Parts: sequence; C-alpha cells; structure tokens
Amino acid sequence: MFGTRRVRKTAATLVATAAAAATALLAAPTASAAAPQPVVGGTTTTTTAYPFMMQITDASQNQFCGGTLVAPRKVVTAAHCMVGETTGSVRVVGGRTYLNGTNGTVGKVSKIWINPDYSDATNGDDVAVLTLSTSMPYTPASYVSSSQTGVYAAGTTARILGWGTTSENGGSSNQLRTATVPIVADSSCRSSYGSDFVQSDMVCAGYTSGGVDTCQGDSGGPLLIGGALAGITSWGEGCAEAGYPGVYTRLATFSDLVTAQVNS
Ligand code: 4AZ
Repeated sequence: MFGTRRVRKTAATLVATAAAAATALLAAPTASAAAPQPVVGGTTTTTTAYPFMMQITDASQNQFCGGTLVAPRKVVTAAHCMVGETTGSVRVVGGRTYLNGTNGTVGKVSKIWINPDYSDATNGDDVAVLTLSTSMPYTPASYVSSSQTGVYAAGTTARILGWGTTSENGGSSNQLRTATVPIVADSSCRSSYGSDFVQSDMVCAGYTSGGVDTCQGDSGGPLLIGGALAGITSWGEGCAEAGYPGVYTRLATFSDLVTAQVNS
C-alpha cells in the first residue's frame, strides 16, 4: 500500500497530492518515450471527425464531462460524472466542436443509469449510461464486447478525446482535442497506483515519461481502440505526469451491463 498517498483525481477533485515517497517507485516501464502531442499534449479535432463525441453539460450547456454516443438515444459516460445529477440537471450536446458554440443538437436526458456498484472512481465500476429523450442525428460508436479482452494488450495504441484542461491545473480547451497513448501493462499500473488500481475494472494508458494524457473535464469521454469504445476516462494522479498514466474504465468488463441499458 502507499499509505497516505491519495491518487484520486476526478472531475470533482483537482488536488495535487504529496507523492514524494512514491516517486521512488516510478521505474515501471510502459512503452516508448513520449512525443508530446495535445487533451494534454494533443491536437485539435472536430465532432465531424468523431461524430459520437458528446459534451455532457449542465442545463445551461456548460460542459463538465465527455460522453460517447453508442446508440441514437444512448450515451456512455463515467459514473463519477453523474453523481448528484438528475435527468433535469444535465444535457447531452452532439455535433458541437467548440465549447462556446451554439450549434449541434442538445439532447434532454430521460434516464440516468449509474452502475449500482459504483462508489468512487478508485474503487472501479465507473460507468454510467444516459438515455436521451430524442435521438441524436450522429453515427454512434461501436463498443468492445465482453470477450474482447485482448484489445488491452500493453503497447496497443489508444485514442483519447475531450475538452478538458490542456495542462494540470490549466484551462479547458475551447476546441475538442485528441491524442494517442499506449496501453500500459496492468503490472506497471499496479506499480504506479497500488491497490487503487483495480485490474478487473480499469486499464491504464500513457507514456512512461508522461506528457500526453486526459485531464480535468475529459472524464466520461472515450478511450478508443481500433475505433471502438474500449475505455472511459476515469481518474489518475494529476495529468501527464511521468510514471502516472491515466486510468480508464475497462469497458469490456462492463460491456454486457452497458448492452442491457442500450437495449432497455
Ligand atoms: C478529471 O479530473 C481527470 N490524468 C481526468 C483524467 C485524469 C485526471 C483527472 C487522468 O476529470
């Protein structure tokens, strides 16, 4: 265990933790060295390129999380994004590349399903499915099935997307951003995060040297592998820090639960 080290880092917490004692444990290798891109270190993109990429907003259309359209009226996001929310307090906005845009489609939410096992992002189970009152006119993403566990092989290239902050403690991006990051071996992620890494429910992605990562405001958004939704941005120690990859919900574990909601 890592004693007092607190690694939780979600949309609700932007806390720099004292990790001095842990820095000695960072040797676990992941993939090759970072070539910083933007999210943190990436490039701008559009919802035309990623039509399933949804903004989760409050009733005033202020974005606070990401989501992925997986059926015309179904959006996958993180459970931690939905804690304290009601169907009336949130909207799903599709087709809007810019946070300050007014275009696209604003969807009302008729049902919020939060994984009933969810308690805290660092305990796993960080998945929610929103049902929209009306269909989104955008092409949904496919998502991994429960048997597709092989997609999480260490070193596999994954794509992350979001409007989150472009540096730890920085500002959000007005334009949607994307980056690619390698999947990190479970053993390496365990070395970083100890028992907060729940292997069955989480997968880590990032470079050993940091530099490219999701950050605050990206939560709930997609981690894509081979173009399919394979993870949900969940938590991490800070953003883009060397030795602390981003942690994503391991969607294959929850695929059948998601399908039950998609078909409900
Ligand atoms: C957040 O607060 C958040 N570096 C998302 C992802 C990560 C950290 C924080 C991973 O939404």
